[in-house]
Amino acid sequence: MGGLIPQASTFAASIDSLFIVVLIVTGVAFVLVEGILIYFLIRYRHRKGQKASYVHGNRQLEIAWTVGTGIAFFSLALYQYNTWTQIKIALPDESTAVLIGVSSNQFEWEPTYAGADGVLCTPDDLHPPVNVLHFPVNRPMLVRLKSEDVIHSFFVPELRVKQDAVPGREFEFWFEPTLSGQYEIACAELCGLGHYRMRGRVTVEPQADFEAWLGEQAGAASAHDYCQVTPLAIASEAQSLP
Ligand SMILES: [Cu+2]
Repeated sequence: MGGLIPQASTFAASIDSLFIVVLIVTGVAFVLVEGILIYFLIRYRHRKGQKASYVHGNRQLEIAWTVGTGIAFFSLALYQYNTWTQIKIALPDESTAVLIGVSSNQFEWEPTYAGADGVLCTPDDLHPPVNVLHFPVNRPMLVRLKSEDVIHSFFVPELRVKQDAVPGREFEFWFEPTLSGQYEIACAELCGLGHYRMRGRVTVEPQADFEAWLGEQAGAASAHDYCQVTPLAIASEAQSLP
């Protein structure tokens, strides 16, 4: 689907067609419901000398709109299932993907790139400056996301990627950029007074440029680094529940 913001990842097109389908379904429901509401407002408006009559519901109507809504939602759930699986369940293999850890805190994104060994939190990790992320084009990116303090949300609209970061938990998600360019990570969860300035700069570039950039990253890990952020005790208890 065109007309929306640029599609810069492999699953941008399926997200957009889902968006359009949901927009059409909810749009039809909106016009229908509001239309009936306005019709009834006019049809049953106050008139002099006319007594109100009391209605105690209509079982057939109630069953009809409950079942109708249920079918609509269940159909949408089935319709989006393949896209959901592709994005949330079928993660790329660690050996083919570029692995990065991202730690979020008020109000920054701290990237950590696994070095040549492809493993995070080892001595060859690379630490770009805060809020600076580079991704190679046409390669799957595997991101492990943590939060140090409150709930943040890693949102890059062009990549159609949005993942909450929840303190005490770690999330793994992926995407594959298909379009070189400069994008922005906008924190999509109101996370405090500095929320408005919690933004990262994303550069999607060819593999060679990415490797050159990564080779220049000689910075040390900060105190807020992905590998320093440990899950909260209370949340790890919650995680161990079945
Ligand atoms: Cu935030």
